[in-house]
Amino acid sequence: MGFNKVITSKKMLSLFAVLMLTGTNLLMAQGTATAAAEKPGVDWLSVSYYILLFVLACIAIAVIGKILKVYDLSQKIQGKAGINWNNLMAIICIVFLIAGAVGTYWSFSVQGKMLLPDAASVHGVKIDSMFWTTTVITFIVFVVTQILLFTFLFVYKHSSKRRAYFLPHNNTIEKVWTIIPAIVLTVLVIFGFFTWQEVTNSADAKGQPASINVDITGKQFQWDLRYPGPDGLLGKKNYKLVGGANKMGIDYTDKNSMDDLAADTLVIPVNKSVRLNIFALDVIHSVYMPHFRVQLNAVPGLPTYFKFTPTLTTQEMRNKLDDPKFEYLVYCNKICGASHYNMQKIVRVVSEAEYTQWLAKQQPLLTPALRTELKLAEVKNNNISTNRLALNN
Ligand SMILES: [Cu+2]
Repeated sequence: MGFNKVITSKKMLSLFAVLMLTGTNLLMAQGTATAAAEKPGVDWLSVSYYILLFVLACIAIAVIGKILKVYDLSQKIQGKAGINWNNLMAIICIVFLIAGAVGTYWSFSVQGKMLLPDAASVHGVKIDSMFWTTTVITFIVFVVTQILLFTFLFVYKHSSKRRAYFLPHNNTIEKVWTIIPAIVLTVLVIFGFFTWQEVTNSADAKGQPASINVDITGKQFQWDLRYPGPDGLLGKKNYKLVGGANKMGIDYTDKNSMDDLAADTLVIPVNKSVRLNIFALDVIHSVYMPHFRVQLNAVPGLPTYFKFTPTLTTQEMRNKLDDPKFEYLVYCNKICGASHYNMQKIVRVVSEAEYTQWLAKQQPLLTPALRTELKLAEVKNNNISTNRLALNN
């Protein structure tokens, strides 16, 4: 479609009007809201506003192009050489390279602050170093290729004084740009594989067994916790037993379950390996603790686990960040329903002595009420399993 057709098209004009209206309305709404909150300036701008800016920039470029075209034609009518479009395109390439470099710098310096917080777990440091290794390698390749691309476009622009060299195929080049990235990617993937294996290897497999075993169960919209009692063992669970006061479906025919403890806060000792056994009762949730670089889906019917070792207590992190109110949190990182945004729990990393003291104060999940209820349930044992499975899946 030619430029004339675009600007006279009714559809395009109506679309532009709609964008203009939504863009300005939202901008003004934001301005009012922020003014009301006594914050200077506009902190957040709508998507429509940026689309509007983009459309305006496109129109501005199209108008400049049209003016150049008219100038070019007028020059030719006067018998002059007119504009050398190849040179113009070559200059635009260099402008694009510089604008891109400035944009990349801006992106790193401004958006870079939104990266993950300081790592507070053993494997978190390894994950960060892998992340930075990959970022630095890909960034170097990115910078070199962009400079080469746009500089070549500039240097080897069309010239009537030379002919282009025809290069249909070159095996050496093919080998180089296949083998080098293959080696680099293999090394990165192998490092990732070992780190991931360290995180997810079973507590029963070779290596250190986890010191602390905690069950975390996601349901709309909260996390429920279960700690082992004085025997140090968590009892069995069965989703068919979920119901009434037995919210997590704990199997109380297993004697290890009898002393298991309930807790409101995920309290864990520093420098001890923690194994989180992850469950879900309704939909898919996701255990997410950004400071510990822990994230794993909680899937109904598919127990998973994540092992990590916290390295900084809540107090140490408060001192480090100079924020006396700081708390580690476990979030849900899977959009699981209307109140997903509020599905979080405080995680407190403490010394081992504090942890032992805290654990001693926690109450068993098997309350007298539940004991009574389960006796009833034992009589009607066949009815328990009625279709929790259908609900869960
Ligand atoms: Cu959730």
